[in-house]
Amino acid sequence: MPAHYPPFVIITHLLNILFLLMLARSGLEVLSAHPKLYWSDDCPPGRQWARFSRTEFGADSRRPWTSQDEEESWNPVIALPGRKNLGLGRHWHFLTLQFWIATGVVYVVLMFVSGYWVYLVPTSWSVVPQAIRDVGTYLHFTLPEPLPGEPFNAAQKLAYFSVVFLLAPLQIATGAAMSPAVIGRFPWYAKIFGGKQGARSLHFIGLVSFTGFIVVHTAMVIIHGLPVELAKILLGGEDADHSLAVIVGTLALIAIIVLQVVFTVVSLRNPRLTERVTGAVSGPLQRVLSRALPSRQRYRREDISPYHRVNGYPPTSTEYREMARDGFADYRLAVGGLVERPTALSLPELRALGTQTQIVNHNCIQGWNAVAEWSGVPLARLLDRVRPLPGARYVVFYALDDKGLTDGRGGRYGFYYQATALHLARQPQSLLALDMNGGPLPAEHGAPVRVRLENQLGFTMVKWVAAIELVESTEGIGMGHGGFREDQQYYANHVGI
Ligand SMILES: Nc1nc2c(c(=O)[nH]1)N[C@H]1C(S)=C(S)[C@@H](COP(=O)(O)O)O[C@H]1N2
Ligand SMILES: [Mo]
Repeated sequence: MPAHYPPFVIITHLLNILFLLMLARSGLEVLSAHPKLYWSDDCPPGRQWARFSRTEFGADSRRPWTSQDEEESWNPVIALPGRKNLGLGRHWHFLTLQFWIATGVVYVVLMFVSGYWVYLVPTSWSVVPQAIRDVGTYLHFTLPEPLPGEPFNAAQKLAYFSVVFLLAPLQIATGAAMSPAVIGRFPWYAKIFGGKQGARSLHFIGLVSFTGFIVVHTAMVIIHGLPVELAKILLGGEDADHSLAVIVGTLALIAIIVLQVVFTVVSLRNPRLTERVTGAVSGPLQRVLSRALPSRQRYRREDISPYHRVNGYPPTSTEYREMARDGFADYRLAVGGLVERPTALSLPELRALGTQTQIVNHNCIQGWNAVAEWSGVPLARLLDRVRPLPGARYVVFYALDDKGLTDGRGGRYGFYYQATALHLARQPQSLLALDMNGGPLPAEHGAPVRVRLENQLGFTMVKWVAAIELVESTEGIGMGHGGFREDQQYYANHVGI
């Protein structure tokens, strides 16, 4: 039996407290953007198994609503940073998960290298009945004996083993099954968990399990004797100075709480700075996934969702309404900027470039998804036609909806637009869609033309496209961050997760 915990256990244990707290709080921020959980993809309104919101939105509601209306503002005490900051919550979540996974890898490697693993990994089934007997012993207000020659009793060993080797990997696996890039490239992967919504539900149940574990674990530490347990986990052994351990423990707890407060307050007071700093850490992973995992989705007709949510209200201008009334006969898609051959195409001319059809999953950043069939012109065809100049790095899609008029709540304004890296626009399933589910694109889904980028999140897929411009940099366009939602909601520009 080890006389003390090795330093790597002490350090990773402390880091885990910090990271799990950040993951839980930023995860709740993400959940607040669509506070409903489903067991089936499509997210049929009203068919959720859990709802953390008072408002209900019916599929056949007479009052028009969009998925952004379903967002809830949660208190910054429970959510990082709270108050409808999905963009920042995601940056925090994806930043922390990288550190948390790195900590976990270091922990597991050192555990096997040092031989410490024998105290955590059961090597005989006899720990299970013994663990059950231990729980009975606890219920008689008696402390069970540790396993012979080991630091933990059987119940502890089994609990720690389950958290490290089952629960943590389950959280990582279900997290990955929500990434549009991962499930766009490997649709079978999400199916392991019953689809993206199954993964999302399991991810939430994982959070509840972690919370349950932490509550019981903390209670047990207190029951076993706080000073002696703190001496073991902070100073390495029960012979260490108990009062010093209590002081160190209190200081560590205060430090962790202060960090949470600082992260939260800075995020709310200076969201742009927070986005720059956290985005610098979470961005590269998003870019790698976006580039390395192009979509290869081929769902079947039967998979098409009976109900496809809408996000973003259609343009309100008379020009748009008149154009729609005339079947978009006067519509011209202008394509210019850093191209050899600028052009303006009518819908028939666009269609004449050649179309492609795909049945794919739409992943909104808020958390819902839906499957639909989209037909249209591959963006690569259009790009080949206009021939981007060597300096061109982004394709910017400008939309017809002025958000100040269509959903001007929260002080947002300006026309919707999105800049997309040229290489994403060239991926095989990147389209300018003209049809949806076998008919012309409905107004609410972006008529006459909308973008499809199947390994990205929904907000990058501009609806009601008016013009396309190739540029070298996004500076000087909108507020310069690469898109309407990047400018005003601090979303990332490449969104593979
Ligand atoms: N012009 C424009 N395009 C837009 C939006 C918008 O508000 N305006 N919303 C985006 C978001 S957040 C999503 S999830 C998808 C929703 O597509 P859908 O309404 O067809 O489901 O459109 C994207 N494209
Ligand atoms: Mo979205």
